[in-house]
Amino acid sequence: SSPVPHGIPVPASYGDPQRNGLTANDLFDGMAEHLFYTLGTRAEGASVHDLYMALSHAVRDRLMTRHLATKDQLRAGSAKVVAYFSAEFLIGPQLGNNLLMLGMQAEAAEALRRFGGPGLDQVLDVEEEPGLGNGGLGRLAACYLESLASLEFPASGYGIRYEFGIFDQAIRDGWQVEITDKWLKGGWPWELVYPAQSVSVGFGGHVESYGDEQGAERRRWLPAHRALGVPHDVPVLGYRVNSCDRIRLWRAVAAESFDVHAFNEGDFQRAVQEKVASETLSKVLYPNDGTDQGKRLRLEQQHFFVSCSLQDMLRTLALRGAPVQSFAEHWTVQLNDTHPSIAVAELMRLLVDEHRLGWDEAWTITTASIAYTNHTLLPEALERWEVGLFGSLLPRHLEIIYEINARFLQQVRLHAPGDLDLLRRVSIIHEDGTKAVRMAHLATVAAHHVNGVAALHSQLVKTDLFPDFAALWPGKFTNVTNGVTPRRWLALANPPLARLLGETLGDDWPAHIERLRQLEPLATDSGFQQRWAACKLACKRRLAGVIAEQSQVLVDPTSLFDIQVKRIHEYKRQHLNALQVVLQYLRIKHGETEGMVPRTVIFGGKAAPGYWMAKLIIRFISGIAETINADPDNRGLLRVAFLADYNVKLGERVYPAADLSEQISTAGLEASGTGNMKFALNGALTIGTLDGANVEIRQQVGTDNFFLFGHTTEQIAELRSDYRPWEWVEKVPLLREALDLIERGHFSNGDGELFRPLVQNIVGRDSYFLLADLPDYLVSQNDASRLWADPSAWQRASILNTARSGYFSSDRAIREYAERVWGVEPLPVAMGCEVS
Ligand code: GPV
Repeated sequence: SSPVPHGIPVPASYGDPQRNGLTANDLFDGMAEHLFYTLGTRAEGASVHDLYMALSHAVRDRLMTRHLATKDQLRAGSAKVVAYFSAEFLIGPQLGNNLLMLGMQAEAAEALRRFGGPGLDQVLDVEEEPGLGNGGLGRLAACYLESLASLEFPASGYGIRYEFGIFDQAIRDGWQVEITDKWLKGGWPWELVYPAQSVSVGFGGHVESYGDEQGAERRRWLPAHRALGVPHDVPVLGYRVNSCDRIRLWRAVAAESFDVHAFNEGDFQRAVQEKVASETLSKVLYPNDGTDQGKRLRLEQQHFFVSCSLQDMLRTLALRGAPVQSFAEHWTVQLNDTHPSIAVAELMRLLVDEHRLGWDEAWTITTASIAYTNHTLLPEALERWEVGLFGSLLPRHLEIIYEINARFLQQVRLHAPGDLDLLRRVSIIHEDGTKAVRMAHLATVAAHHVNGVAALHSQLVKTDLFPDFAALWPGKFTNVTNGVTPRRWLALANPPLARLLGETLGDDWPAHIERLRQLEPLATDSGFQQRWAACKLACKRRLAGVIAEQSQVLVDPTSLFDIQVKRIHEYKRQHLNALQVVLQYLRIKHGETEGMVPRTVIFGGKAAPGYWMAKLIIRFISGIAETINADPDNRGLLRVAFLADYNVKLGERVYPAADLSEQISTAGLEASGTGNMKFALNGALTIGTLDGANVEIRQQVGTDNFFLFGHTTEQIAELRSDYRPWEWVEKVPLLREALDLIERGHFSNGDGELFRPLVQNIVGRDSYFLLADLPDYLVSQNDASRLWADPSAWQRASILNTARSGYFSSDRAIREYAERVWGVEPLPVAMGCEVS
């Protein structure tokens, strides 16, 4: 309760979403004020970063009314709110996006002009990107929060405010070098801190029984340690609406600033150590994309943010004057993979131990409120925690999980009497060898819905990953194909195309992405094709500038830009693409250039620091780039570039500049992919396998406008039983020569050892079937070259890719979750005044 009496007026500007106006003049005044009063500097001496901070604060002022109105409306009402639980939110730069959402880009540019210094692009460029995620999963969470706000759904993201996000990648001597990501160093203006709403989270200790006032026996957890979670909220504006949701990120601080006991004994060192240990919880993001390391700190992080979030949600329930029994009517929880799946046990603990509900009632609430999204079939990514570790960190949760499991297995026994093997297979506890908690089983048992992230993937979740669960609960399993926001990934990232679309479809096209269909009849219009090509060329020039600045490699913007950007993984097969490049290079060396067109092959992506083969693949790409780019024989037909430090910001430069999108994972292994969608939306043609969402992209854009290759999931499964990769080598002309060249050090300054493990990996085991897919891949690459040689045919296909990619908007995905999984309705936010 506040010490300030009711009736004290809000600022005069409250209710005015413009906070003193949205004109360039108003923005200029706001910036001048913030330069002086917030940053303590004079306009004359302001640096680019000062201007960035001043503009950000002025823009932040203008979203505050929306943010508070959204919160007020939620607090007062009873609408069901989406809680999106995710260990990662890869939100990207905020200033440019918020200007777009508010419709203030031109005004910001004009306000800056009045300062007479750097322009808007230069100011946007100094923003540090919060790298609070690894890749697709984290970026998906960010797109989903943006669509939730844009579609006016009440929602909160819940996650961790890592002090150090994903490392920055530098390339030295061709190798990846990791550099600490100090995104907070200059002050980050996009978070609102609410220390008064901090919550306490326990770790370790033991569980005991006691009798409550009614004489009933209860269990209680006595943790050995506690940490405090301090909420840091990032406002998430909707596009041209009043709704402004938030992502609530928890920062860990010590429960007490020092341990009083230790302090009194004079052991100040120990007292401070305790503080350091607590704050380690939110110190750093684990940089592994889709592999489970089983590290204790990782489980601590998961429990920390999940417990903070659930306690926070129960608190808002109380603010609404609603009883805990109504939890599932007020909140719907989406688990972004199993990283937050401890929520199942923690919600049960809060309801049963703290709020004293009966088990059955608590279980009904838990299962009515939680849904689970699976993002991978790869066994190395399925989280398991050894029971010993789990029990020492979360003893009460382990008890609860055993109880959930016992009741679940009893249900299975009734369903399939005598089938002991079924019990073993579905048990939440893995029993062979070291006992472990299988988090995907916990999530699946509790969730009211389990979804995969593309049609093929959701099918494989049912048939390959969880066939037993699918037989038990056929109605529980569903698909929601991923989507990406057309605001950041088209309207913001691709200014030339955004302008053309505005003229063609009307200015509000970003809120009505289905209108892209109206481009179809223009696909064969030569005037429109020319304007289309001019947009693409402008974006390619921009990217060529980035490449030149980064790596001094000069690329020709009129060449075919063939791009593969994503985390480096063997299953994503960047080394298949690299091998294809080496073969093209050999063709050039042999003068067999018939049918080739000038190409620039661009790679980008980070390798997990401990993933040695992925790092060698980066080294290999650097090696072929260096050799090929320096070889005068190639007469402009082939250039190779590795873009260092691929992240959201760089992605905004990359997707609009692509002609060809490489989506070449082994069929059945990429759950969905979302980069594939960003490329298609920006008019790139895909060369890809029938994997993840590629299947649906091909269906949507038309089979003629997609270069398909490779074995299908079923064919790969068949091959697997008897695959001898070395037998495939002779099927590809020049491949033997290419492999010899690599092994003899042609791409490593004569070092014959460097790439041997890579060659061995391919020819020896080839776990990802590169050689089986290579012949067909080469045919498809030739098809791409042939189409490129006919500019009008290429432009037509490019236009059709954009025109038919509206389906891959995150607005569509969020509407599907809202209707089929969450049962939530939009709730437009009223502020008593209209948005311009
Ligand atoms: I599990 N994904 C990811 O980025 N990190 C992870 O830890 C896991 C999955 C990705 C998948 O690999 C992509 O196929 C998918 O498009 C993306 O999640 C979003 O669903």
